[in-house]
Amino acid sequence: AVSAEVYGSWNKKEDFVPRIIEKTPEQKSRIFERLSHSFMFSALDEKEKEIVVNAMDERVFQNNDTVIRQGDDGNELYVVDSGTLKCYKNIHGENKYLKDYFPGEAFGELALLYNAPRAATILAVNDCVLWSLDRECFNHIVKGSAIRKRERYEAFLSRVEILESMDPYERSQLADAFISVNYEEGEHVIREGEAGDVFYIIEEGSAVATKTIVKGRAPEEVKQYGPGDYFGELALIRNEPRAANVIATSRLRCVSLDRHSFKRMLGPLEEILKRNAKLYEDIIAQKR
Ligand code: 1OR
Repeated sequence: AVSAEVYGSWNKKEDFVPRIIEKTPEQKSRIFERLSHSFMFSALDEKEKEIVVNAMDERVFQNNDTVIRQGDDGNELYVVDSGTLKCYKNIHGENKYLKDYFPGEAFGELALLYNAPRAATILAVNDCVLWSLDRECFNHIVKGSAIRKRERYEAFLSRVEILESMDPYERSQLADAFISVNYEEGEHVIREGEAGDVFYIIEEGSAVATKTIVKGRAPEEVKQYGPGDYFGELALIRNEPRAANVIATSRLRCVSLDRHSFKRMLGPLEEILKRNAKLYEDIIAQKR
């Protein structure tokens, strides 16, 4: 029997006894690794991750197998351990290809989050090993924090101009990956010349960018930022050191994405970001 002590806090809510499916230590550490790359699970603490890892069950599929069929009821979500899958959606009678899934990514969460039928079809395109998580464990451990995080950022996300062209489904997934960061007035968020791995969008407050225009002289103000504005993208797009300082000019709250999340979630926006970045050169030219 599972000790009530260990899972005390969960037991108190309802009589949730998480299932434990035997795994080798290698399997467990592989799933931990996979979970840490999936935004759905990013808000979980170590103990919660342990419960999820224990509850996961292995599912094996071959080329052309249907893992999820649009319209069906759904009772589990999946994390890809190995292999590749393709996602299609029937939209007004037309079967539209949406995206590929690779190791470390999760899918099938929508049916569980919103008690809805499967919104798309997912097919294996080669030999796939997936880890499945049952609805009961998902409801107890993952759902609450995921829904809260999505709701918390929903209104904000719809007001960020750069994200307007994004598919609403993908935009809502951004919330899972966001990490909230706060700064005091006068504090540096970014220092010119340093290596950079983080992208920021301002939630509340203001900041300025300053840049060394003439070597040996003090950095000059080149840009002002307010809510909904982003910065920190250049170092990630160009793989270069930070091109400017960004300093909080009030108490500042930002959401941040690390390089990995930025590439994965905002990859489709890279052209827009690059186009916008061209405008920086005009600002600097005016200063010279
Ligand atoms: P599910 O439980 O509904 C199908 O089962 C899964 O396909 C779904 O969870 C998601 O994990 C995944 N719209 C809906 N579901 C999607 C989408 C998607 N992409 C992946 N899934 N869109 C794709 C945007 C690129 C919007 C299409 C209009």
